[in-house]
Amino acid sequence: MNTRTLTPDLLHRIDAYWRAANYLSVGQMYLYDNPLLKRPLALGDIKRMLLGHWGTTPGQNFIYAHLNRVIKLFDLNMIYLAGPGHGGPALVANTYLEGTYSEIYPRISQDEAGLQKLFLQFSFPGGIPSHVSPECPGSIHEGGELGYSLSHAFGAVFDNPDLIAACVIGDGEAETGPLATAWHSNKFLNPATDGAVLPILHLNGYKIANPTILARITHEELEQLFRGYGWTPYFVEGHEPQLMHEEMAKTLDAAIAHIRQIQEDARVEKKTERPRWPMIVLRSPKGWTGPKMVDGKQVEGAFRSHQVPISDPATHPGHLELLEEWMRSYRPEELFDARGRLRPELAELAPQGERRMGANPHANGGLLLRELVMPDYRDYAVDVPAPGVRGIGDTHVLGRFLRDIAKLNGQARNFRVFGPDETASNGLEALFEVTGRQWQGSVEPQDEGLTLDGRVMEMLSEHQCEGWLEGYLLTGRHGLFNSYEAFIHIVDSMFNQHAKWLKITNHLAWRAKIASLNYLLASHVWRQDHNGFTHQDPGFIDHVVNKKAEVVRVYLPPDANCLLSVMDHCMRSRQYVNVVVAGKHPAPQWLTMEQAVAHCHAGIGAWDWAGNMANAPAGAEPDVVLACCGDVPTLETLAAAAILREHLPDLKVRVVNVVDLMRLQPESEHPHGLPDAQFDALFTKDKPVIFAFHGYPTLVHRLTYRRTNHDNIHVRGYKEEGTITTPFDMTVLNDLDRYHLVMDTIARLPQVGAAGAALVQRLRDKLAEHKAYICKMGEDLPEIRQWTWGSPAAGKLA
Ligand SMILES: Cc1ncc(C[n+]2csc(CCOP(=O)(O)OP(=O)(O)O)c2C)c(N)n1
Ligand SMILES: [Mg+2]
Repeated sequence: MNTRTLTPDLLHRIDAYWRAANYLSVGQMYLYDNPLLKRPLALGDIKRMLLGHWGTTPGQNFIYAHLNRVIKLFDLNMIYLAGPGHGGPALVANTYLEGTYSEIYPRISQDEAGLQKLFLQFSFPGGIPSHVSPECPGSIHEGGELGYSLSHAFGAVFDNPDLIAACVIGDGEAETGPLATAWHSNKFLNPATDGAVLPILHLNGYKIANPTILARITHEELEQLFRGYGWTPYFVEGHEPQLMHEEMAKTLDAAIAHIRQIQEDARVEKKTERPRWPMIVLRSPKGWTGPKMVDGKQVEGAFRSHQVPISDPATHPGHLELLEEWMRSYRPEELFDARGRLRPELAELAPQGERRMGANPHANGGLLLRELVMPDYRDYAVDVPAPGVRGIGDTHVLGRFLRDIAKLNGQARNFRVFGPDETASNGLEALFEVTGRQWQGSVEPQDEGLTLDGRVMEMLSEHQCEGWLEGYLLTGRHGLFNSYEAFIHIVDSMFNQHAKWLKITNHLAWRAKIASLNYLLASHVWRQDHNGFTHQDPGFIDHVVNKKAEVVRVYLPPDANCLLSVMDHCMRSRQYVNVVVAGKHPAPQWLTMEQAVAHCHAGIGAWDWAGNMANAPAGAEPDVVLACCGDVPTLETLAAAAILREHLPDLKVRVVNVVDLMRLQPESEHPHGLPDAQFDALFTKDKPVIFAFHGYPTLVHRLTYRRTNHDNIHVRGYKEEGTITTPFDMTVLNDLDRYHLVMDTIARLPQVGAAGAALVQRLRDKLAEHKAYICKMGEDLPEIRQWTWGSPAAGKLA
């Protein structure tokens, strides 16, 4: 007969714990003083600005209290992700109740004075944000921008077989693209070697102003939707707290048992079929336990509870009383003693030590971070006996280095490569010599590289890849995201959020540093031979440089040895977002490994062998600086330099190559910024600079506008001209080709006179010849295809 999960005593105490969290949440939103309501609430006790989000908060408090119970009961290693991260008060309240908050922030003590500060600091100048921000212990997910919780949760549990990520998903959040696709993560999670995610769909029925879609479809549709996604949904539905506590407890027990069964099947029984993991649908009222009606309108169970349910107590008669009634409905005197301490019979409901979700080290991943075992990148060097030798494609060289990183860290299981279906296409096929693509779906004989347990994660969703990688990094591991350059824009705002996270955590001493988020953008704008215009967009780096200089780094290595050196640095770095743009097509190699290391270390430098000033006296000024950044612009610049050397031999030409884009900024703007004196020494104070740039030209202007010689910097880059055409024609369409670069130079140098004018005429003829040839033959002129730096023909115009 007695099938109840909770004894009456436990039910009563869990309910009291929930009330305590709810009370602390309301207190954070409203109270300036009088934290225990020891005296009647007065207007002076209320904050002047009432901020925050109530609607999601009581539901999350309910979930947290119940997760605490199962953590204790089953000794679970669990973290909590709040998809609706606007429910910050809930997580602050719960980490305070369990004690972690005061351990990290001792001034927020476990007494009345601490309560007052806890309340005051919330959404208050000089205090803490309203979301589950980095300041909140136990958080790896701010949740301000909705959609990423489930991908983050999966990223957290890959290679953490002992860990369970409880992931609360807003029913509004569930409408976003990233979240909608994240359900498919269950096709990738390996139950033997990875941990588990317990999604809890918080079906409180509403978003800000509307009902949610999932709340307004039939139960059958909802259930089928999740079954269709491969989950086993468990439903907890209602609003009567006593019944809901029992339902939730029973369901969580079942879900945990289900997870353990799946793990045992895979780990002990060695079963390999894809499991149907449990998930919970919690249907409860939005703004649960809050005011039912305000000013004659329904608030609890309606969209109106989303933010601050009772506003303006100062000007609205009756609101102060309503607020007091609401707060007293939690019966704070039963929850806290006279000194403001949570009563011991409630405090003991929280787990202990690192089992507390606010203190779990996985949510402060830097604590668990282990250095990668790195092979020596010099061992992968391309032999460059002379500049201009033909390479196999820079990312293909990098692939071997990544392969061995995967191999050397295979035991540690702390390195993964993520990408939307393009790891091979981006030239990293060497990885598949030692690992595969992790995949739990069915496998057919004609498939390649699929394995139950592999280091490569591929799903055709940039959101998913980014979210997985972020979750992986935030829990103390290492990784790389490889993507087409044009489509990395899909995660622009995810990058934003991660960069913001890093910026804040840089200033939180208790948050240990995590590995950098590394992007490899191969398949870039200049070589979209198969795809054309839609695949041509170098604008991600424009977007990235908006972020704090302390967080972002952008590298455009001109050849494979530079790429190796740059990537070695990126993989070892901490707390950055590194963007590396590199080519995958066979291309000339310029620097020996030794030169590449020096060049990348400097980030920018003159290539004396490419200009004609190697023998000029020290301090001699060039007539023109040809600057380049990116592999294709470097090639065109060197070809232009060859033409100038051949046809205008008296002209003093300096070639400058930029690997580290941030070197262009002044020192005051970015830690990598080149000091003005050095910049002037390279680019001169008054000579023309013809700058061939990988991306949109405005970016170089943005970065250099404060430099002495900025007025003389003329940038060629991508200007939205493109289609399917030959590789060289892409540069021609955008005036970035060698001929245009030479013409640009002549246009800025009147002293070249008649010789210059004659050369311009020949270049125009060349461009016409080029056009005619490609339109007839469908490939570039032989002299372009076969052009080699240093050959006798390099500067000649055939
Ligand atoms: C991507 C994104 N779009 C819009 C918003 C603005 N916004 C904040 S909360 C919210 C509604 C969220 O509803 P739901 O996920 O159901 O959360 P809950 O009901 O638990 O508050 C919206 C639209 C946002 N934060 N992120
Ligand atoms: Mg909702």
